[in-house]
Amino acid sequence: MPQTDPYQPRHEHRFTFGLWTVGNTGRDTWGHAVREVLSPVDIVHLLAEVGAYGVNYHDNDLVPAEATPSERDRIVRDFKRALKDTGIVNPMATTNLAADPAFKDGAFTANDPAVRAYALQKSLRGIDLGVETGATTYVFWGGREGVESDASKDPLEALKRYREALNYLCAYVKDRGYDLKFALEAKPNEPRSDLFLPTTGSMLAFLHTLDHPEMVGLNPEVAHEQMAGLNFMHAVAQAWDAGKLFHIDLNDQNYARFDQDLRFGSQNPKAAFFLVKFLEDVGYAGSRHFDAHAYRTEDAEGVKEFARGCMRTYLLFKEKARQFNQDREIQALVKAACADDGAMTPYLGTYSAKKAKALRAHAFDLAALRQRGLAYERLDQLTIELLAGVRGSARAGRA
Ligand code: DIG
Ligand code: MN
Ligand code: MN
Repeated sequence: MPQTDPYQPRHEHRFTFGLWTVGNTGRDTWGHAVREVLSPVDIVHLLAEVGAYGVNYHDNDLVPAEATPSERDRIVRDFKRALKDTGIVNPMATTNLAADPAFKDGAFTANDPAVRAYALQKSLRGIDLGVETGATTYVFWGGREGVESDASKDPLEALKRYREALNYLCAYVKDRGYDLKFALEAKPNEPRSDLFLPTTGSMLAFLHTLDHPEMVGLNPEVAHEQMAGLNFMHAVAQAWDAGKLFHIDLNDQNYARFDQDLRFGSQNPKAAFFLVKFLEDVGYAGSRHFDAHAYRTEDAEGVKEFARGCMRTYLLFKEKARQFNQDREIQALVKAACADDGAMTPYLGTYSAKKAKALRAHAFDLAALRQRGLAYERLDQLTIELLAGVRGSARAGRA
C-alpha cells in the first residue's frame, strides 16, 4: 500500500483560490499576457484537479461587464454546473471596483456622485450574483479608494462616503434577507499612491463606526500588511481577538516591494509558519484563500504547481506547528519564559485601591529583573532547526 502523502490537500482544509489567481495570464505593467485566458468552468476543473475546496471571484471574473442578460444567465448556469460536477464550492465573492476607468478616482469615495452611485449599483448586482452562486462572505477591497494628491480629496469626506456605501450595502443585505457577511480588506497603496484605511488595524477601527458592525469583519492579506512593513500574524491575531477574522488572503511578499502576490510561504517561510501555527492553534475554521498568482515565467503546468505549492506549504507548516507544540525542549523554553510563581498576583489584573496600595509599597529586586536571560536565542534556533527539518532527527537534548 503506497504511503499516502500526508500533505495532500483535502476539502476539510478549506483551501480556496480566486478565478483571477490561477486564471492570471501573467500580464503586468511592463509586459503582455504570457498565458491563455481560462474560462471560469476550466478554472473550476483545474482547482478540482489540484485538490482545492473552493473558488472565489470578482463579479466580472465570472460575468463580463458587457455580457447580455441571457449571456449572464448561461455563464452562471455553466459555472454552477461545474461546481456541482466537481464538488468545488464558492464561499466568497467580491466586486471589481478597480478596473473600470470610471473608478479612476475611486469607487465609493470618488468625488463624482455618479461614480459613487455606479459603484453601489455594481456592488448590489455583485452581491446578488455572489448569493446566487453560494457565497456567504463578500469582500470589499478598496483598490482605488485613495489619492495621488491630498489636494483632491478631504479624507474625512472620503471616510464618510465609504461608511455611507457600506451602510447602504449592509442595509441591502438585511432587506433581502441574505445570509452574507462582509469582510474588509486593507492595503496601504497601489494602484493609488495612498489608499484610505491602509491596514487591518485601520479597517478594524473603521468597521466599528458602521451602522451594522456585527455584519462586517476583516479579510487581512499577507502581502498588504507586509508591504507596510508590519507583522501580518499580529494583524491576524488582533482581528481574531476582536472576533472579526471573517476571511483571510494568503500569499507572500518581499517587504520592500510592490504587491507581489507570491506563492504562500515562498518569500518568508518563518513568518508563514507562525501564521499557520496561529490559525491552527486558535482553530480558525474559515477559508484559507490564496490570493496569489504564478510567476510570469510559468506555463499552464507551472500554474498548477503554484496552486499545489500554496496548499502543500500550508500543510507542511501545519505539521511543523504540531511538532513545535509537542517538542519537549521548545515547550520547556516557552514555559520557562512565561513562568509565573504568583508573587505578582496581589498587584496585577483588575484594578482595586487595595491592589494599588500594596503595589505602591512593593520593593522590586530591579537588579534581578534587569539581568534575567530569557533564552529566546535557543528557542528561535530550535524553531529554525525544526523548520529546516533537522530538529526531528536531532537527539532529544542539545544538538
Ligand atoms: C486584491 O488583494 C484583492 C482583490 O483581488 C479582491 O477584492 C480581494 C479578494 O481576495 N483581494
Ligand atoms: Mn495583494
Ligand atoms: Mn487580496
